[in-house]
Amino acid sequence: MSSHDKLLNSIHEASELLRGCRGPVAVLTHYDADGLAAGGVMARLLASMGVPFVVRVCDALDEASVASLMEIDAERYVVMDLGSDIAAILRAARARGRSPSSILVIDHHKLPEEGIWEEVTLVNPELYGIDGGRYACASVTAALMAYYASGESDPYHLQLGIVGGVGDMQLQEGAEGINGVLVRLAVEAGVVEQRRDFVFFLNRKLPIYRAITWVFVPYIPRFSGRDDVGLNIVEKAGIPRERGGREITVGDLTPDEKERLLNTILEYIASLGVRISAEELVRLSYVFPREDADILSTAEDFMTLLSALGRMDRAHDAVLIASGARGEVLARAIGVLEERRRLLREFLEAAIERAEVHHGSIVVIDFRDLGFNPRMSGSVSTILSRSPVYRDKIVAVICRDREGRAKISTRAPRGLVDRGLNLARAMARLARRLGGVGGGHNVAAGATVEDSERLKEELVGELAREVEAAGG
Ligand SMILES: [Mn+2]
Repeated sequence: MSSHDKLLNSIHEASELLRGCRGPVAVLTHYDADGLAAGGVMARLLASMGVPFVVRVCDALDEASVASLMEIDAERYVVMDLGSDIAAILRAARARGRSPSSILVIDHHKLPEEGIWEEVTLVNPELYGIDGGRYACASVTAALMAYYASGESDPYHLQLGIVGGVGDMQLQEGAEGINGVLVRLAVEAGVVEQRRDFVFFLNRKLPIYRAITWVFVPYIPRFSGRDDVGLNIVEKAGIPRERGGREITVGDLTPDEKERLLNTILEYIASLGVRISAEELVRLSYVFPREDADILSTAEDFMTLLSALGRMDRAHDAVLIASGARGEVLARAIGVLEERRRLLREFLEAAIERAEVHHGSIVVIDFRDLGFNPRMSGSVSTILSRSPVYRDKIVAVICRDREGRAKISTRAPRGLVDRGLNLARAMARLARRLGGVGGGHNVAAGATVEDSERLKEELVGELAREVEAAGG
């Protein structure tokens, strides 16, 4: 059996297991868009089956979160997108007298060096040698599981898988392997359409001046997230802001207007001195034709909303919206989204100002002295590593978490990873040296360690070792 088939098999097996649940089911998931989309998948599936359940969201698979999950008297425990440290989960389960066979782990992070996988049900592409950083993130596999468990009757699950897959940066350049299976099913079911266009035109529902600048991938300093710049460009291109009493959107533009607007944007970006080709500004987008809420009409927008809620302490609303709730919850969420966009823009601008380049290829951004929300470090490092400013460099963001420890979030260019660089390894080594935990994917990893004077030096040292391993 090919590794792809083995993974698909494990998804089918887990799906059967879920289908047989009577409940209660206790779910623990990660606060990022992937984890939240997966949480929404589980909530929706279990609710549709009439099974009682609880979904909890946490930052990491720490002792307290697992222990409190195991305190719930449940038939089944589902742990998603939080790593595959099965030993830690089993310790907490045994302490509460829970049976290992009641545990389902859905994950796509690198496996710990040693471990026993057989005692629980583990769905992780890494088990079959598939790179979980590229394929089969938690929401993708959870969505397929739930879709099959629903007897292929609820394609909304597939939509959610795409939302999480985009959140995990796995679908932007197309969908292969298990991700391809998901996208094909979603297209066939009519819940998604793929569109390729300039990033400025992907959102067809926002007022035009926001659609063009509220794009953070690629992040263009002095352009991205700037309403004033958006308004300026729209005016310069001679496009009215309103038509028939409402603000116009990309969907309202004539082909002529669209071209004029594009030229004005490209001229403006060139005037900033940013080197970026037109092809880099074109992206594949996933549109949800059945989605009524404007703010959720593309995978990118849906994912941005989940991510904002997760990082602004509103994970419960994120799980509700992902599972299908709209109305009041959604109205509340839109306010949080605006706030998050403002913060993100401010942090990105601050990051550019304080970025230090080491050894030519390592960019370190130290936010430890700033009131920085540690849940946003992953967003900042992801966005900067995909920006024309730093796309050929390793980006490391350092901040303080709520307990005063140093939290590090790193991202690497695909080219270096293909040549052997592995950030998960670097973060695990750093954590061993400084005391703490570290790991993730080869292309994106993180660590939480004791803060110290030599942190930056050690971090740069570990990253430099990986650059060397990649022959850089
Ligand atoms: Mn994930």
